[in-house]
Amino acid sequence: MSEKHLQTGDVLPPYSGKLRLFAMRFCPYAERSVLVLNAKNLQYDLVFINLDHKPEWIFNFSPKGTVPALEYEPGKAIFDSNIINFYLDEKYPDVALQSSDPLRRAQDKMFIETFAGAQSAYYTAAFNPQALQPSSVETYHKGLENLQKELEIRGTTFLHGDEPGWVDYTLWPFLERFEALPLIGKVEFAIDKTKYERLVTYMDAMKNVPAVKSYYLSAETHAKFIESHGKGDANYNMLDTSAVCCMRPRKKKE
Ligand SMILES: N[C@@H](CCC(=O)N[C@@H](CS)C(=O)NCC(=O)O)C(=O)O
Repeated sequence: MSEKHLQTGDVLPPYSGKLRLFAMRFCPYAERSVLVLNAKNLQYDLVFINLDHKPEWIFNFSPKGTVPALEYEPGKAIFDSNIINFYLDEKYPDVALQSSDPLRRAQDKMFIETFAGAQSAYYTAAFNPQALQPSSVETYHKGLENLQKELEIRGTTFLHGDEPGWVDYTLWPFLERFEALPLIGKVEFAIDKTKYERLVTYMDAMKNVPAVKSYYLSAETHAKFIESHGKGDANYNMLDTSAVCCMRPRKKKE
């Protein structure tokens, strides 16, 4: 998988016959779909997109040019992480990621809804820190407290059960990024081990799930991306090793 993000003017790579996900390496919504594809052991290609200089063809797959979008047949796609993930769960039911109980499925969806406040507090802290209010910090911690309480009530390793499911893969990309906030100076967003013992145990378990592990990025890496974004030049290709090449030291002028 190339970590290079294609941009305006770049050609669309040929379709290989596998499912193809259009994504951006640091996008939490795209990560949700990557995790579901991984959890279901599906074969797929990933195409990363520079969201500041979008390639023209992304609009053929996603009308607003947002990621993720999933090309399920040549030239045909669906967009939005939840729409994609529910589609995948129905189309490929062998590894079922939702409960068979309709009430539990509704509860999982409601839980994701109530966590949205913590997510938007994260976005403000990371990408629009001038707009940060004390209420954002409160909302963020309320979200974490609710999550910890829910884990205690359910009494299982993951929210879904003893294996992770849709609800866990939907939350995780944000929890992964929350750990970057103290590294960019937002110490009030730290996930303190004493207060959040059960939550931290859950996060450690998630980091060890194979579907997560293979796509996981450290808090330091997320912090670097956030900082580059803050300087007005988001470094989409910071993980692209093919870009590091051939720089020979120049000969000094005599
Ligand atoms: N509700 C969408 C949100 C997707 C989204 O906001 N993606 C961002 C990147 S993380 C994006 O594509 N931004 C580019 C833009 O809005 O033009 C989903 O769940 O997939």
